[in-house]
Amino acid sequence: MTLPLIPAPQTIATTDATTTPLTAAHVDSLAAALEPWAPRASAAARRLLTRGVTADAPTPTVVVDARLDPSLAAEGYTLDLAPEAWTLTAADEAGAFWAVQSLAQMVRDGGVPAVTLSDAPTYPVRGMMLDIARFYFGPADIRRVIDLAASYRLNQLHLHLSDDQGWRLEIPSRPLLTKLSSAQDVAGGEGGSLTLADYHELQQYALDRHVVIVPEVDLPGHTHAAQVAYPEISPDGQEREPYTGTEVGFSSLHLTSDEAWAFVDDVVATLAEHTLGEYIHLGGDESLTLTREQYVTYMERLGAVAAAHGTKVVFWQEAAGAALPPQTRLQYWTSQFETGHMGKVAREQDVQFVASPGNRAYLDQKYTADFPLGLDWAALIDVEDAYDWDPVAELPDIPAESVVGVEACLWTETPRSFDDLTMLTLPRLPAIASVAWGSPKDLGAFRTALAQHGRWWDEDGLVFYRSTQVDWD
Ligand code: TNX
Repeated sequence: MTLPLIPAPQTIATTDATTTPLTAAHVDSLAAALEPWAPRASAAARRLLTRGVTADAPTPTVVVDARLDPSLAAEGYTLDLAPEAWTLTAADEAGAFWAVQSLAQMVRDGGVPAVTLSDAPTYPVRGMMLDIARFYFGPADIRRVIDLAASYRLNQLHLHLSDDQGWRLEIPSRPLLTKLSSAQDVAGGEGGSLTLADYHELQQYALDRHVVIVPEVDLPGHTHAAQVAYPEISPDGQEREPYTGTEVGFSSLHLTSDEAWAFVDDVVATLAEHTLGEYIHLGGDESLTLTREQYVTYMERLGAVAAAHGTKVVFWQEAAGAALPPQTRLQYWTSQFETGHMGKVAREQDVQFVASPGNRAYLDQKYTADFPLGLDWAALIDVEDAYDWDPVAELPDIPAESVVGVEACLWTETPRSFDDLTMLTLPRLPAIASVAWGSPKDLGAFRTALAQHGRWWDEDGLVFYRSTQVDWD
């Protein structure tokens, strides 16, 4: 019997065809057993399992229990579901929360299967990136993305908050950013931006789902929009018009001026003060107007600014080779630049790598050559390409212990609506989440499970791409 679990759990010990009806009382018992030590898992159980309740279910005779077992691997859990007793154990609250996500998939079509499984993620960092700078998606859409990510047991949402086309987060000491730099997008639309109150609410919403938000302000390139508001931070000090094209690499802040660094300090101070997670992302990709030496000098100073504000930092891979603060994360995205030094950097510095290879993990790439949405500079990525890869093998000579995670990236040069967003994200996000979780590879089972998820996306009104690699209904 194949369960429609995505990501697939590490091991399934027993399973047979029996299912026990799920009643509202069962959901209550599970939520009550979780409440004392895993309140967020308890709330998720009430929110998510109720739809699996079968109306004509008999009086409950099932003993439901949930307990903490710190001897399990971090974020790990077991589910032992027999007709007379259901037991959930979890290493920690996150494990209990992921157990509830798995259970929600198992019961969604009614009934609890008889199964024993144990599960834990391979990678501690399992993310999705959403670019709200090119095209603005507001809090309501971002919450739906968080729910989707959490349902596939991802624990990080990276928000790309600034780029040449727009600035999307309130910075109180720099009020012109949200007056002059956010009122447009790549499509000539009206853009938008998050207030700090929005940002706090989103972080809380995410944390309630064991998802941490990593905010990104991209520096020193991808900064045209900021220079529209504050021309004095640009290399030439000239006034600029808003940019709505899709070129990359043409903008940079002034590399050394006091005005430009005061701006950077204001922005980093705000991010550090208002971010609940340990990490902020400060970009560092595609500064194509700089020499390598200029770039490295800049990134070393930028790392020091982050450290001075007491926050850990993520940079795009180009920063590999600069002297960076301890525990800096480097996000690998392309083989198109020099990568030969990265293994040495991993071995000699206290840095970690997150795998976002453009040819596997980029949700903005087309599925097929004639697909109407998306770009194709990295690859055409159908669902099997997104599923069948290994993060360590995909990265250039970086020791396995330096690879801490996987992140799927959705850049928004081409999407124009939430439907476009989900069209690019589904079904590839579940595939990349399976890689991040480290599920045992079983393409056949994955395709069967995806078909089931496709029925659910239809029911939930989520538009998705009907890849010819899956037998959808
Ligand atoms: C490269 S990936 C970029 C982005 C673009 C993306 C489009 C990366 C770090 N930079 O600025 O949006 O390609 O696929």
